[in-house]
Amino acid sequence: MLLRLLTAGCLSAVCLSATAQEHHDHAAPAPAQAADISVSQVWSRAMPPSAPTGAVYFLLNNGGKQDDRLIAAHTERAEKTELHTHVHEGDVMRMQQVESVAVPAGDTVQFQPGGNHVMLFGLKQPLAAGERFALTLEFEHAGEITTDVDILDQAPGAQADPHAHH
Ligand SMILES: [Cu+2]
Repeated sequence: MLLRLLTAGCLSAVCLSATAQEHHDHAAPAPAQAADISVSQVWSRAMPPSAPTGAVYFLLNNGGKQDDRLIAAHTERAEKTELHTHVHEGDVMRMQQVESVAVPAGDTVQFQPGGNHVMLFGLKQPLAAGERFALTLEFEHAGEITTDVDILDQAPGAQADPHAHH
């Protein structure tokens, strides 16, 4: 009887902590690292309030020995997200949805304007400079990594950083 009570208590504690995790979106996520993948310089360009879409950029580094792939992204901030890249069509660059983006072992993959990006459709709030929101990236092997996205007026590093260390 005592054992049964203890077991039930334990199970509900597990259940509670799992529920707490799911409602974690507005707190600062842990550093973005799962297994061998690290995510850095995560940013999104500030957009006018009328803009229905946005894009998120970042660096992915695979410090492990196993090739991985980014297969999906999720955020509460948008109704839908897609992985996009840009392709040349004659003189024109067009966005195109991709199923996944390879992150080879020992390599760094850049998501940047004019290249790979996470596309946000149906923004629930405008992307205002200075704000942050949580984005979860889903990898084939590393699983899910949740990170903060900084909303900026321009790409990080576009201007000399007065705080840079030399
Ligand atoms: Cu796009």
